[in-house]
Amino acid sequence: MSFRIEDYIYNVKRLVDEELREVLPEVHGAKTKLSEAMRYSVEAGGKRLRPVLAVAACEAVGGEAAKVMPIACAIEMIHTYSLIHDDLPAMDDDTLRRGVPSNHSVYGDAVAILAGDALLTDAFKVIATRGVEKGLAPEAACAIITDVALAAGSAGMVGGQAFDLALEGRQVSLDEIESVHLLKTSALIEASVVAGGRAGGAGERELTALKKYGRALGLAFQIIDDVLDIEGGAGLGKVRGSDERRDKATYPAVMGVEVSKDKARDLTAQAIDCLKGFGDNAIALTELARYLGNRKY
Ligand code: GRG
Repeated sequence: MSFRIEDYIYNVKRLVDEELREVLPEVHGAKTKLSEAMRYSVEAGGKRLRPVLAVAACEAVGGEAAKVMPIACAIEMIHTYSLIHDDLPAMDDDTLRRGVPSNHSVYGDAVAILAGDALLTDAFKVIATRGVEKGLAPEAACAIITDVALAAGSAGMVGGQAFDLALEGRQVSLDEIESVHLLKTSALIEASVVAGGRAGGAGERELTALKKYGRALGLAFQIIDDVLDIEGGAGLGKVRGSDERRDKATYPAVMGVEVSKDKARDLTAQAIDCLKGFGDNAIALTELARYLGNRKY
């Protein structure tokens, strides 16, 4: 039977979107704009890359997609919170995200901050409650919560954002750029893959391979993102050229676009190589890496 990654992404995305609609707080009858603002940014779209990776990793170790769905949603909620906060005037001050006005442009800074805070906090509730209801063992839920908290917090994404801000306006080495990317982008991507593996019952060797896959894929993803910020077309859904305007140190800024593309290709190949021991079950993870390596938005 032929496998088309576009169909796989489409189908998983549909299930994730359905589940997200269920786990997010109701707008109807709410006394404030908080739940509306939370839903606004989540439902604005996005590639749902992290949830799709979590599901594909779960399936790569022989698990069922239904078991990982709450975790996939929780990670998307955390990712969306990071985008809302990143767009705030105190950070990148972006007016467009996912093809629509950014959260603070619609709801104001205060509600946008709270919508991000609530998405982050509620995400952990979703794993602990709905995850366990859907058959996740409490020990697995606890390990996933720990991994995701480490990836999202001061030791991961938030730490990477702080590091990135601290580097602004000075000469930056390639090592420093890579450290920022690994924290800011790879950490949550890696956690998505590892969480999917844990939900699917992966053993230690499988988890180690998934971790390496996620780390390499995350770094490739960020380098491609920075290339697209220079070369991307209309489908990006955000303002192009913002890295250059902000004088951000990125791979393409330091190494040039072609060397950056080569580096992303190498990392994609490394990621795929980590899946050797998984056999046919890893077809979605393998094809996802190829698909992301060729993405145009
Ligand atoms: C402000 C807490 C806080 C963290 C900021 C993740 C992050 C750290 C900022 C978001 C902006 C950014 C450029 C992050 C790098 C990771 C990245 C490429 C995010 C965009 O992810 P996509 O392309 O977005 O998966 P969609 O909209 O498709 O989900």
